[in-house]
Amino acid sequence: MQETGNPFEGPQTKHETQDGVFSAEEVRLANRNSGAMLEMLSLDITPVGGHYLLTHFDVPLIDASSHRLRFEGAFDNPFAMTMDEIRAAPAITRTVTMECAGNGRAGMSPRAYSMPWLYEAVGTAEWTGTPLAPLIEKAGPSNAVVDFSFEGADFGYDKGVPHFFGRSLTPDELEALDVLLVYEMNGQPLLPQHGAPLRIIVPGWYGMASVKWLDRITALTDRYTGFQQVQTYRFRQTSDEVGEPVTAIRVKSLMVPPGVPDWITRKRQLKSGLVRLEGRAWAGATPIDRVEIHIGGDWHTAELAKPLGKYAWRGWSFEWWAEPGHYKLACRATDAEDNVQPLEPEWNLSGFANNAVQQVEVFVTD
Ligand SMILES: Nc1nc2c(c(=O)[nH]1)N[C@H]1C(S)=C(S)[C@@H](COP(=O)(O)O)O[C@H]1N2
Ligand SMILES: [Mo]
Repeated sequence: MQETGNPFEGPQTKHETQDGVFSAEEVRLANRNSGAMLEMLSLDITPVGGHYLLTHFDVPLIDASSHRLRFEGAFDNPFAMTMDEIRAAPAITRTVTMECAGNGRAGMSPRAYSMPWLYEAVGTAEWTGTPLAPLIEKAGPSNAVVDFSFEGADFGYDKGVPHFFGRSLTPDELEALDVLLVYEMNGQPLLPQHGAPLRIIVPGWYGMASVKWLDRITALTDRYTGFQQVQTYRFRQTSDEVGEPVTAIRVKSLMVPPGVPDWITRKRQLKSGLVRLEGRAWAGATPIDRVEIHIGGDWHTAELAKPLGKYAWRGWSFEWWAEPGHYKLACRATDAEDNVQPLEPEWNLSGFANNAVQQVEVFVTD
């Protein structure tokens, strides 16, 4: 489905889903928004260059020396901060696994016509910055405030609606979530594509909440109605439904593909004998309880590595005595609230939060 005509005039009538071959438009989005290489799942921390990217519009190139973060709207003491002032505030580093809400979208049928992620829109970084809550408190939200919006410097159109990328969090959500104002990733200044000079990180939630190129925080006495808050990131079955908002990351696990790949199909070949299968499991801020590996009809319990932190994925491994044959390996995680990954995707119109088990096709030779 290629779009024709003027996309800057709403409302748009394009179909929301597609089946079969990927269009040139989807491929172009995939080229801009790179994913993690699954072999990098063997690392606790994803290298900056190996972390997935999702940018809706263009990357704004911001001069850090003149950038100001503005606190505006219904604050008693609105102010603006320079990057030097933000860096001088108490700094902390958190290890956070971030996953795009659209990860797995291309595994649904029909799929949403959007960025066609399979499994790779996930990564874990050490994010350095300052906690947001004390700064909000300093700005003094008035008693009537019910929402805070976080808006980036990037502007564009979606479905004929012009907007800056923006998201919001209620006072209760802000209190419950350890939101950070972040300027470093893995000990290096943020790269432009990851939000330089300043972004937020909302640990435990899907990536859309972690607004990049943060420009202003507005205290609101009505709920925020920005496009990215209201018109997308909702679980819907039909386009006229309001739907529930997408928030916390669902339990999920991935496997480092074992052995060696075939270039195009990514099917794997390995030698028979002892094989160490490994991967990662995560569930937002909820601990991982169990990971099971499916081999030739049976589920086996994997060993869990030491947790890296409340908001980070957990390593798992399993020693497999591989006999010659053809297998579809799979891994399945269960979190501490007893949520377990489904075997098949739970379909929704935008293809959000697909946490169905991953399958890896393996040919074991003598
Ligand atoms: N300003 C702005 N922030 C944004 C986005 C965006 O397009 N613009 N994309 C969001 C989405 S959907 C995701 S998944 C994460 C991706 O962050 P990353 O590119 O650093 O991995 O950023 C979020 N923050
Ligand atoms: Mo995303």
